[in-house]
Amino acid sequence: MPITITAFERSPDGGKGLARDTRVRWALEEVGQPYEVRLLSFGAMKEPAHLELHPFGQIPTYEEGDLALFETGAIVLHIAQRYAGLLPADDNARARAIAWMFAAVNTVEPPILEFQNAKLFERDKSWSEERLPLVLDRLRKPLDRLAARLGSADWLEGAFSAGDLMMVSVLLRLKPSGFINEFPNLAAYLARGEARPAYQRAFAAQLAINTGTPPSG
Ligand code: GTB
Repeated sequence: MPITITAFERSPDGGKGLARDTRVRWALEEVGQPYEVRLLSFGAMKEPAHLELHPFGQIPTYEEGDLALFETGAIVLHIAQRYAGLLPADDNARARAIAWMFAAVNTVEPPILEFQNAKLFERDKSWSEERLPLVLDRLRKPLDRLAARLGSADWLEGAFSAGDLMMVSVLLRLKPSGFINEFPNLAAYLARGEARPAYQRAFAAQLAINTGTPPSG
């Protein structure tokens, strides 16, 4: 069954891989499934045809036969459950990997988004400077805990899993600012994720769209 995802026609990050289609591409590359991409303008995302697929008018979406999905957590979980390669066979280990996926989107991603909003959109507000230490505190707490749990391990629960894929994808947003370097083992974890051939292919594919150059190789 062919798989089609949606992505920005032109990502605001110019191809740094920070838009959320990258994590879906990465998951599909990890499990070796080919996919097609339908590119959308910001206007098209709010049209009825896309709202039918994505109630919040966003990217990415995922279509496969009769199935249409939105939310990257649900999409990556679906891919990991349908195709081998991203979840352990043992039931308990599988549940733990899924727990890390939820931790990524539910515990770690929100304070990262809050930090980015504070830096990008609130700097001109009279209260911005006073609020920033609170935002940073809320961000450092889960990152401190995550760094302590990861320790010197390569991945969160033994072998690389969908939990790592989501966690690395979420942490990638802290790379451009250099904030991730406050946590050297998380920075190394990020680099390990980015070094995976499947990530490299996913990154190159979204970069090609945003720079208009076909991926090489
Ligand atoms: N919770 C949803 C999920 O995980 O799927 C969130 C989806 C989402 O936020 N999609 C964004 C979107 O469609 C793109 S990824 N935005 C358009 C809109 O809401 O109208 C967020 C994003 C956008 C741009 C950058 N960037 O340029 O650095 C990074 C991340």
